[in-house]
Amino acid sequence: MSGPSRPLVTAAVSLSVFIGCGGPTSTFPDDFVWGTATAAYQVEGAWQEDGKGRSVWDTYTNDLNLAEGETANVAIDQYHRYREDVALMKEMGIQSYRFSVAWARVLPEGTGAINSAGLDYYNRLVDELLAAGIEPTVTLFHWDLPQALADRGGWRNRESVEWFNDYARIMFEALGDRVKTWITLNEPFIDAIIIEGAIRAALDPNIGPVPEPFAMPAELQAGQAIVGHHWMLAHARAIETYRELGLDGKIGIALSVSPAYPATDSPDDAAAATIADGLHNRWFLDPVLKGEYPEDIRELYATHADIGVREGDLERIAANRVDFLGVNYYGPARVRAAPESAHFGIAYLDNPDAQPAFNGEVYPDGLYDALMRIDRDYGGPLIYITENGAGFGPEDDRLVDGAVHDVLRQDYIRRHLIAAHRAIQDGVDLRRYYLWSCFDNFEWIFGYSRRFGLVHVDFETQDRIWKDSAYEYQSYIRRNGLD
Ligand code: GCO
Repeated sequence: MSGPSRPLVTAAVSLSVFIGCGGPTSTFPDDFVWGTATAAYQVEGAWQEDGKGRSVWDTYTNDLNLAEGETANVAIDQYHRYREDVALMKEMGIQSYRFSVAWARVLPEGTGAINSAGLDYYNRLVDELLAAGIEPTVTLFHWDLPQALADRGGWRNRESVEWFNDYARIMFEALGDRVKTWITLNEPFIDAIIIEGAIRAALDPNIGPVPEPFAMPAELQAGQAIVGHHWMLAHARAIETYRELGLDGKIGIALSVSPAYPATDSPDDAAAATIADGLHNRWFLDPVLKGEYPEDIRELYATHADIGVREGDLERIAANRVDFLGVNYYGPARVRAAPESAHFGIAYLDNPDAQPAFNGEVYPDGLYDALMRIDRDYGGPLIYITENGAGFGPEDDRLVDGAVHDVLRQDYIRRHLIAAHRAIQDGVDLRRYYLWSCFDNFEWIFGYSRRFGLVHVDFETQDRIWKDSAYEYQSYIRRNGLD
């Protein structure tokens, strides 16, 4: 999920065709890994099967109607169809599959007794992937907190750090012999700050729904910083445990990164972009890669709320660094000064694209800029693109005579890969790309209306049909590049 459309699509498509035919070659490094990504809640289904506990998303969709009546109770039924799905990914040539574990499948109450049937699903999935020659990449937490833990205060309760660590240990011990790439948490800014903030407001009669979650009132957003801090502590604590166990693999985190560009070259807009960058990007990049929070945003937040940092916290975060940074990139933010705005005096421009993608402005240079900036400002860390992809709506995703000619998605993927390749040539240590997503799936509050897959899923019959983009991605993997 990302922020704020689409210029002359045909021009862009023909430009990319031109680049493909006569432009620079884009062969990736020999050891480059081509993957796809999902999250448990969005694909598994089987929401009450084999002893699984409830997650907050089960509650949001079934009880609170947050996806307008749609739920992921069945989703794309990957819990039952993982063998076929793994076989399909193998045929496509996918080299690594990023999936998340549903915490409440393994620990129905969030802590305490392990549900061995739930754990066993992930054992089987990992074994199936390995047998297919696909490397499993496991995200421990992709937003589906066990409801039992939400009932105890959720991530706002500082005990959540130990709840998460206990759960992480169970997963490391169960799968760590076969899983060599771990992601602690997915997108703290989007979930801990934006989604949880918006839901908190909507459920609190004293606050009420926020029309624009990305531009929520400063005090509401600052009030979420303590939740984000507990995520940072949980992340660091889990890395500490991973290291203690002496497992040979790599562990990182997936951060949403959205470069913030000033709307004009006025100093006020430049200052506004610095704030937006701080709120979305630096607030988590800094602790993860430097072990500290950015002073400017800390001051902004501190005028409204206690962000929960206690003695020793930053030392713990600083002492437990990632092996790689996962970058989720969908689009940039365009920012202007807006003194009247309750959102830190800044505002975001609307998506300028004529045919908007679901997940923000299509701007591949933003990916290039984000990668170069992380490389420059954070000491050249090892980077994996852990998410990038798009859905453009029914026009691009129309199933006709058993085919989906999704030219906009193909164009999107191609242009972002060219941007990623350019960053590698310019020195960024980028070694993996996980496309979001292999299969159409459940897109959170937007339910099934937003398709991001290379593979079309008929949500009634569960039939899977390769879109044109799937063949295209397959050809990139075969050639290890775009030409
Ligand atoms: C996110 C999540 C994914 C989304 C994807 C498409 O970034 O919101 O990590 O779960 O489905 O980004 O919006």
